[in-house]
Amino acid sequence: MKLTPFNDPVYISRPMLPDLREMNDKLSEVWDSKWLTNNGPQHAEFENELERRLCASHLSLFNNGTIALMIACQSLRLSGEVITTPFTFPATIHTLAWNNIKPIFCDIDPETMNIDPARLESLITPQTTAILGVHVFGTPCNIKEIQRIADVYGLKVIYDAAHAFGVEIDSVPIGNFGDISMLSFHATKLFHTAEGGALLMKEKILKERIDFLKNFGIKNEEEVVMPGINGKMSELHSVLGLLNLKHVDQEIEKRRQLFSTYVECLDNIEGISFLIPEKTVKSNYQYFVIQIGPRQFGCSRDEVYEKFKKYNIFARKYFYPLCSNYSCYRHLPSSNPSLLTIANNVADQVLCLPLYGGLKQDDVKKICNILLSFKREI
Ligand code: T4K
Repeated sequence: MKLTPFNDPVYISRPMLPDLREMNDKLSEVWDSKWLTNNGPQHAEFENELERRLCASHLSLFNNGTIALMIACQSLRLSGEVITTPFTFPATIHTLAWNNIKPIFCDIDPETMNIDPARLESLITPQTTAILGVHVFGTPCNIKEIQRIADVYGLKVIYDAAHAFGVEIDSVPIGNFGDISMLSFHATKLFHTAEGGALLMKEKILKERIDFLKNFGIKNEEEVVMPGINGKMSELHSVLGLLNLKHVDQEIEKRRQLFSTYVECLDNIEGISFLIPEKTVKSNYQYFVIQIGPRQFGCSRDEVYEKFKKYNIFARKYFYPLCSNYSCYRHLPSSNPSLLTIANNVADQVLCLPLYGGLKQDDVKKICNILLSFKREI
């Protein structure tokens, strides 16, 4: 069969969007109310709905996930050093830097690509105040072991759950672990509000502090109680969230089917490996991620990435380069590549393939056939 390029570009992700008429109807409510932001009725409804849907004790909406994570660090009064993963989006590490906290990079588990708890304890110093784990690509961190270590050393635990909307471990929603979890609702995410995010927390007092922090620290017209920032979600974004919430389960199901097709097509291909969600985990199928062993596949990740473009396929090298190799962090002692061998290796081999509800089964089969046509027999 001759493999021809896709007529239109195939991206890693495309946002799910509600019916435009539905959106217009909701927007006319906002227009009539003339209330556009600052904790309006749409925001209140969205926050409540989301809290219910995610079984969160408390939830606070934000204008994006990055500001949410910055405020999470502020609300827990973190300082000194925080141990985290280098295999993540820049935002995770930058939120520490913006809080004047030194990131301490910990190597990752080669299977889950998440922070490796077996290496955590050796990185704890008297300056350590927290562990910041990332459920990368929606795969949960080893939450039990991380919490055990945190409890022994009196550390806070924050999870960057940017990719993990709707993920559950043993039927417990992902936002219930650690002190605070952050979700991103960016347009590239399974569930989105164009730009947006949320923090989930167990303690009511934290929710109160967080709500002050995201609104300039304003308590009332006469009192400003802490140095807050502007992290508020608008009514327009809340409307999009409310409507997308109605369709998210359908989106997850479509992705699950496409994910299975990838698995069928790429199973047992020498040089290609991928992670299948564990039985105890309810996945959200946010990403389909492969690792390419260049010797076994006969073609490197970078070659595959470039060759795909000729077929109008725009895969992504998330998360290459590693955060520890950025010019702003590579001077840190914990950034030494000899201490992060697994993370460096994974970052060189990883490739995210297109996955979103609007893709067709035949598109996925074609992407796999194109990929397999790059394989060189050795
Ligand atoms: N922590 C982690 C672990 C994260 O992954 C992220 C964000 C954050 C924290 C921070 O959360 P936010 O502050 O963003 O809420 C994208 C997103 O901008 C970013 O949100 C996301 N992670 C990251 C993994 O991906 P880029 O620079 O790769 O996106 P971009 O613009 O190249 O988009 C990728 C593809 O998606 C495009 O090629 C086409 C498609 N696309 C994109 C947009 C924006 C659309 O079809 N429509 C769109 O509107 O960062």
